[in-house]
Amino acid sequence: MTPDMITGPAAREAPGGTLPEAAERALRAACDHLVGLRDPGGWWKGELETNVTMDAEDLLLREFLGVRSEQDTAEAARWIRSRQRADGTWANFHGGPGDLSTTIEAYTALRLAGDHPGEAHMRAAAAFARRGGGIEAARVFTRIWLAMFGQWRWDDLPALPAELILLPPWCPLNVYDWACWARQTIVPLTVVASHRPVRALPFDLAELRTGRPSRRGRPGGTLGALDRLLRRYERRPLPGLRRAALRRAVEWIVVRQEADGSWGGIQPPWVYSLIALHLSGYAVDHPVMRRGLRGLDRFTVRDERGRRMEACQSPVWDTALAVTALLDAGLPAGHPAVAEGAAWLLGEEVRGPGDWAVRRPGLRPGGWAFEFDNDGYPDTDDTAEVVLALRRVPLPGARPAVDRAVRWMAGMACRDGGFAAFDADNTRELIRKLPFCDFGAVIDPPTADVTAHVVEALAAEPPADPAVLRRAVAWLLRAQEPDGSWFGRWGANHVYGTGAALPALAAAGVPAGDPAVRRAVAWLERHQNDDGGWGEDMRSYRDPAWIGRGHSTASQTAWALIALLAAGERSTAVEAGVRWLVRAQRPDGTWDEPYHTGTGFPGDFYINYHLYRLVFPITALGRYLRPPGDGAG
Ligand code: R04
Repeated sequence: MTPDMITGPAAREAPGGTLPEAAERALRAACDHLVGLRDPGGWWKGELETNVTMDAEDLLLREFLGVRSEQDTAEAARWIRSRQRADGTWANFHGGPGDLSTTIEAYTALRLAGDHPGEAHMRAAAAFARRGGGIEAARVFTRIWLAMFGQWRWDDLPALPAELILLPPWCPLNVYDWACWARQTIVPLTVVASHRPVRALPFDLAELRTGRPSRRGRPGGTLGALDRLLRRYERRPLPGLRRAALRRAVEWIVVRQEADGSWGGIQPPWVYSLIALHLSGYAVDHPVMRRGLRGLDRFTVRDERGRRMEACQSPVWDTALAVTALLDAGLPAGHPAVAEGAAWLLGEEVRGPGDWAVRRPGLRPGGWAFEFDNDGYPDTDDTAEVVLALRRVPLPGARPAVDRAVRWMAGMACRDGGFAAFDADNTRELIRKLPFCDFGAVIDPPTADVTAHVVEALAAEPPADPAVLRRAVAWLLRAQEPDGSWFGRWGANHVYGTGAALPALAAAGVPAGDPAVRRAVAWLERHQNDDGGWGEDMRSYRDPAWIGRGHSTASQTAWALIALLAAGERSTAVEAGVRWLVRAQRPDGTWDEPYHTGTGFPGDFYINYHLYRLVFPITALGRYLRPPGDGAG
């Protein structure tokens, strides 16, 4: 057995030589692995792992539409069972606490699959659910699913009238005040709620109830009064107004279906749109429904680990990060993996308008979305990363695309100078207070991680108006936390945010000696684990005691290194981090990373981007070995 065959951080000391030599070997193996993962079409797509609500809701959707097959059910149930923990619960992220709503949904899906409430795993789950307050205490989305199957009263849900779609964009609560992901979710849900469908189930979920009244979503004050008013209206809507609203909502949904049959490329709008259209008279063999259902097949992963659903797919994001990583590793721009990846990205440019134009009507389109097909919703985060990748690869047609993207990104600046992912000035807080909104982010305000990525891109490709970059840098400096870190909205929190901010500030010309940079470096050094790596538990979004704390992971160690290297550090902290990456690498060149690496919604919804474990360590090792500007890269 060679040393390379022994896995595990402790077992795999570098087989001799200096740290740069060991890092060089690790980098080469990682690049080989990454190049081996690319699709013949030139793109990369790592699995996008979330939690079992996706699998449970997939079965409920199929049951609702009458298309649930025994085989899908059995395979999904096996997957769901495999994710249950010893205490009978299901969590929203690896190593996290049991989650009430997720456990209730998983349990319901297993009942659908025939698991008996008397079985040990079911009893443990039900006991946990009851201890946590039962169905009565579950999130609104879970109770909507249960209402559709007669397990919850439609009357006992917060009201969200379909007439919302008729409000003009200046009016508070209009659909364009909602973040795009919430907008595409609630429009179909208002249609569903106005139909109040109830499909019978061959079982009852009494074992998940406490019998206590639901206190969730019953606010006091003005919004409580508004909710009571809306509930009363919901019981007797004005017929003409309701008809007009439903007609408008259905049209709004149908024109937003993407080429792959999805809505927004993400699961919630997709499943609720299918249900809403079905209730509006679209049979399952209608072309819109068929495209939608067939599209879901391509979001279904089947392998030796089981059948599971991806909540979303990340090919543009992954390919941009992979191209940048390989270039950072020193591969020439002419290398087929780099050149073909860049060419594929170029072909994915979004050239048409989207919902973003409601807030920026004069702005010309240009930019990239995260997914294969999400043409209505390009985002500034992907656009920034694609610009940063494309500008390093000479490619016919790339220059005008980059110019369009820079112009669009600059036009998407929010009024305070920062950048949000999908919309400009989507900052009205009122929506958050609605009792309906007890899960996930519902607005899309500027964030430090996105602003940092845009700053890094605009520093390299200056916009026509230099004030855009200046104001974004000022926004980023203002957003630094008192402890010296930055909050990471879309990644695994402060290590991610800081890993985005320091390269951005460096690119924008903020000197390494600037106090803001020094405070961030000190924060990173204070939060380095004894093993040399970095880690940050997802609990940090709810509990500040976890900020910067957690098991070392490949992604987080890489983000910290990327930040320190951007700040000009060549310290023992950097060397210990590089050593951690070298030691933790698997013999096949990648890293194990069971921990979730990304964030859908802080506190509520997390993502394990499976390619992060590879692309970020490659960038970190590449920049360690070949500092940008040393002439060697
Ligand atoms: C890594 C950052 C890149 N950038 C684009 C983000 C793309 C992914 O955004 C989302 C992914 C999502 N998933 N699920 C939801 C979701 C929302 C996103 C989701 C939506 C509504 C509900 C529950 C989940 F914006 Br309700 C995978 C920033």
